[in-house]
Amino acid sequence: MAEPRLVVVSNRIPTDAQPAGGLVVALHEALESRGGVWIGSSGNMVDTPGPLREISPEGSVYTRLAYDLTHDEHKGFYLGHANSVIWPLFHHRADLIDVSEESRRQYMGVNARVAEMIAEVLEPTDILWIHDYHFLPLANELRKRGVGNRIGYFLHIPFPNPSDIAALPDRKQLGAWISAYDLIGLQTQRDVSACLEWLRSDTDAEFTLRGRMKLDGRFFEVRSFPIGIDVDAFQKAADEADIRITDLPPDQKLVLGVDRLDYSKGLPNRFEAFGKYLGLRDRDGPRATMLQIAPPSREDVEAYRDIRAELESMAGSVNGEHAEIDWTPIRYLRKPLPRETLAGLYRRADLCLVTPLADGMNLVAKEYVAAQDGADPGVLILSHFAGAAEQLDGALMVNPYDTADMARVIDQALTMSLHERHARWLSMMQVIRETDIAWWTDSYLRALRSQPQMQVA
Ligand code: ADQ
Repeated sequence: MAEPRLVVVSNRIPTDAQPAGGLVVALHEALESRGGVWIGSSGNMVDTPGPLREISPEGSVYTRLAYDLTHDEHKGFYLGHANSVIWPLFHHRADLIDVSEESRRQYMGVNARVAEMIAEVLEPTDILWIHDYHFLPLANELRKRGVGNRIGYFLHIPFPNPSDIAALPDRKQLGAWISAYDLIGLQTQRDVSACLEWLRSDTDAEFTLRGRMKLDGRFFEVRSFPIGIDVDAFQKAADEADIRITDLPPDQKLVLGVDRLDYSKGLPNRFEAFGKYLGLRDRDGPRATMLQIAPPSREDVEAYRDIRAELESMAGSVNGEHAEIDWTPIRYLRKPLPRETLAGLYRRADLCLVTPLADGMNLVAKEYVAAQDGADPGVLILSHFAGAAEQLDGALMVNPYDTADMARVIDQALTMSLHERHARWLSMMQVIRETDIAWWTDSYLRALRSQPQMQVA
């Protein structure tokens, strides 16, 4: 039997024929091999938005349909409710939320408008795969418009604890939003537990046979599908990269951090820990330089403006204390780097610091491991709070709030024997290969296709 047509919905749709960047590449490849439709925002802002318009590149085997947002929608839906309420709350930062009636109205309005546009192009046998926190209510909006198709959802960020959900202005609707989907995909088992715990404590959901849930007469399933990377592509990029990419002397250790500039990534804690490490390191041992790449993101959201100044001041004070004429211990770059350059840096780095305070998965951790030279691999330091920690037990785990311990672990990593580095790397590589990006799309879509289409109470 022919596979049903796949319709993917995500906040942004790529405009390049060959898109770059983790998730976008994964969805592009899933659609290239299966055909289908990808719907998302063009990134343009207009005064009066029109209907969906096709922006497929020449010769594309699948269709890209884009819509524009108005300036008010961008402000209220994207910067406002999605990134100033849902993002901070789902990363356990209720102290940062900025609740506004107008933003919430725009969030609901965009979800209703996108549902309207999707309903117009949908065929009865299509399956829909909707991505991320911008679209929590989208399936519910589609159901209101009579859409009976199978609809899957994948949340890329952590599922919040019930106590964080209590601060969500939409908490009373959340049950209806979630149960309008047929399959809720989450990054980790910890997220699944948080979701089930909330369903049990805050809603009338019932657990049914074979792990499915029933709420408001609808059946749905909650499962984890840890997102992966294209391992071969990263290995190849690292093999081909020039590792004399920096001006550091070959005997100098390189400690790398690669993140979007975001308060969830724990950058101040990391800088503080590295400063403490410099204070305890063996003065006769090799010098280590930390290179932090952190391009700004969401700069129009207030909570993002402060971390930039904070990091600059921290780097300045650590360097002031520890720098020598020929050595700057912390280097901080604010620009995004091309993937080939990133692959070269991963390969050159002796240690990668992935120390978020909360993170759905964190693909940098996996990319770093994939880019290593198996004969002489580097070490990964990973926060317990990254989703990746559930899979990568070959990493050195840290609590990012305990910067003194992190400093000792940095020292442990930089003096680790080749034998131990190799054993740890092998165990991580095995998991990364088993759950690569092709595994992620295939296993999610297989699970979605196996959901019964007709939902009977
Ligand atoms: P992000 O919060 O963006 O994604 P992450 O998974 O680490 O976090 O990074 C996404 C991609 O951006 C990676 O492929 C990385 O290489 C790239 N990137 C990051 N910093 C870069 C830089 N300085 N220069 C160039 N490229 C850079 C969200 C969730 C994550 C989840 C992903 C995918 O917050 O937890 O892993 O979605 O589901």
